[in-house]
Parts: sequence; C-alpha cells; structure tokens
Amino acid sequence: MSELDTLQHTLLSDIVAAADEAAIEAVRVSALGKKGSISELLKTLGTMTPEERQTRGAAINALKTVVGDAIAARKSELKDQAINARLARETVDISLPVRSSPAERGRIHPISQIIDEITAIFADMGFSIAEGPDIETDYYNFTALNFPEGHPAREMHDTFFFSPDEKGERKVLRTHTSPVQIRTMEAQKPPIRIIIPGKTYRQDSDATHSPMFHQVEGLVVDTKSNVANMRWILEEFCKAFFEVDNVTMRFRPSFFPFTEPSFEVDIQCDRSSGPIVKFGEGTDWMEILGCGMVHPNVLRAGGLDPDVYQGFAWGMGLDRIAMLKYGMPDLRNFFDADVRWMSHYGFRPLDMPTLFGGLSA
Ligand code: 2NL
Repeated sequence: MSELDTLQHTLLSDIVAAADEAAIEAVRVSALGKKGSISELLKTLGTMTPEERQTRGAAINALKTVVGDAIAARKSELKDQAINARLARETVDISLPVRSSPAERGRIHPISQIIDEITAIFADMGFSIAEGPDIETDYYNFTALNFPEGHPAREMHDTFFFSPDEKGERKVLRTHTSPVQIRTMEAQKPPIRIIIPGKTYRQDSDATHSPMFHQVEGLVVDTKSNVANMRWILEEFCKAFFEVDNVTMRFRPSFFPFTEPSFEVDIQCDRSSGPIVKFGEGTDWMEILGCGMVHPNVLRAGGLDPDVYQGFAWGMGLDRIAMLKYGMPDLRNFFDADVRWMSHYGFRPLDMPTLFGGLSA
C-alpha cells in the first residue's frame, strides 16, 4: 500500500470514528489545516519535477478531495444527529394543564376591596385620601375632638393605652380615624374634602367585635357647608356603594362629642330573603353610619375660626358593611389569614373598582 493510501485509510477511519462536531473539526484541522498532513504534502509539490508533479500532484489532490468530501459528509451527519438529540430532549408536553402565575392566584382582601370601592366613589366627588399614625397621643385622639378630660366617653371607647413615657404622656392606639382630620385641618386651609380609611382599635372581642377593626371617616370644611350638602353627599355615596338607583335614608338625632347636631343614619333595606340583604328598598332599616356638623371646639382645635368656617363629618365601620355587601357570615374570618377563605371571598387583583367599570362586578 502506498504512503498516500495509508494516509487516506487512517484519515477515513478517523472521520468515521469522530463522535461529535468537535471531533470531526479536529480531524479536519489535522488533515487540511495549515499544518495538516495533506497540506504538508501539497507544500512538497514545488520541489518536484514536472513529471513527478503530474502523477503525485494529481494523487495528492485526489486524496484531498476524497478526505474533504468525507469530512463534509460526516460533519452534516453529526449536525443532524445533534439537532435530533436536542429535539428529543426538549419536547414540550402540551397536554400538561397550565399553571396559573402567582399574580393570577393572589386575591385582594374584602376589606382592601371595600376601601378601594369607597375611595373610587369619593375621588369621583373631588375628595382626597388622608392617612395618619395608628399610635396617637391622647390629645389628637380625644382632647382635640372635644372629649373633656376625665369624661366617661374616653372610657366608653375601651381604649388601648400604652404605659406612660418619661414625661408622663400616655399614648393610645387610635379608637377612630378622627385624629387624622385634626392633623389635616392643622396642615391645610379650607376648602377641605378628605376621606380617611384605616385601622382602629378598641378593647372589644366577641363574635361581632374585633379589637382591630376598620373605619372610613370623611370631612368637609368650607365657609358654607351645611346639613343639606352632607345629606346629598351621603346619599350619592350610598347609591354608588350599594349599586342601586335609589336609596331611602333616615337621619336620627344622636350624640357624638365632636359634632353638633349629630345623626345616626339608617338605610332602607329588605331582610325578608334570609341572610342576603337588599338595599334601597323594603321595610327594614339598617344603621350604616354616624355624622354631624363639626363642633366649633373641634374646628378651633384644628386651627380654624368657627365664625368663618363650618364643616360636616361622618364615620362608618367597614367590617360589618363588607360582611353585608359580600354576604360573609362571620367577622372573625376577616383576620384568620386562611387562604381557602381568601380564594373564595377575595377579589381578583386586576379587577380594580371604578365607577364606569362597576365597583364589585
Ligand atoms: C360612627 C360615627 C362619626 C365623625 C365620626 C368627626 C371627625 C372630626 C370632626 C367631627 Cl375631626 N366628626 N367624625 C363624626 C360623626 C360620626 O362616626 O358611628 N362611626 C363608626
């Protein structure tokens, strides 16, 4: 066997043995690369006589062609193999059920939902949201709101008191959101139109009371605000909130230290069909909020002259209203952090309440 035949034989068996694309490339470099075995043979052509070149040159070129073709064929074969292996490895099982993303599975708590709904309604009437601290001073929670020092109303509120600090000052967990209204009056001149949703605290715990509960209060202060304006605002609110065209409301005289006159407000409803209450119609009444004209002492505490400004305010508890609106039987579930309850009663994150798109639809 000639030397060229031996080389061809070796190279062809190397080509067959190459198991992947990297290996066949290594064979190509060893034969046809700059310093490859066939390239080195081609370099000797220059030193040959014309006759030698005719026979041996042709033989070397034939070898180059055979080896080059074999490498190309093996290369494409290995490339196909690699693609087929990858296709086999990366198959997608389209019969698998689609897993929902956490953003899809998450739910909005009914209390957050109700706050968003109320916010949407009052924002539409030109109100802003105000917020303040849960831990308050005795002054903002009581004194500024016209609760006299030592007045039984302070105890009536079943307040959570902190231990007195070095100055003897006793902080409280706010028993209502009203301190935020005092802070707003101090900070901003009328006209004021705000609502304050938030957590409030009282020492009370049974089937219908939780020591932490939620309230929304509202405050309007201007030079001519009056009871008729208050009535209209609260009626518009109830129609939007209970999603009915008409509501009949009843304003009963009442007492709060911070308003004069004060009212408790009932909304007409129908309880004849069991736990589901129909609002705006029927023969029953349900109390939903308290309200009144802001007491002159409270305006003064907010830095406003009661001879120039007058205002009205209201407050409503959210937990019971949420139970009624969404048909939930037990208040305690609100604070259980039970994901099964949340997935049933919670709201979808992207279904934001708007007046045009429907509040809780
Ligand atoms: C209720 C009654 C009410 C207010 C809250 C208020 C706040 C200021 C001045 C005057 Cl700064 N009033 N808030 C007024 C009337 C009633 O809440 O039954 N809440 C659950």
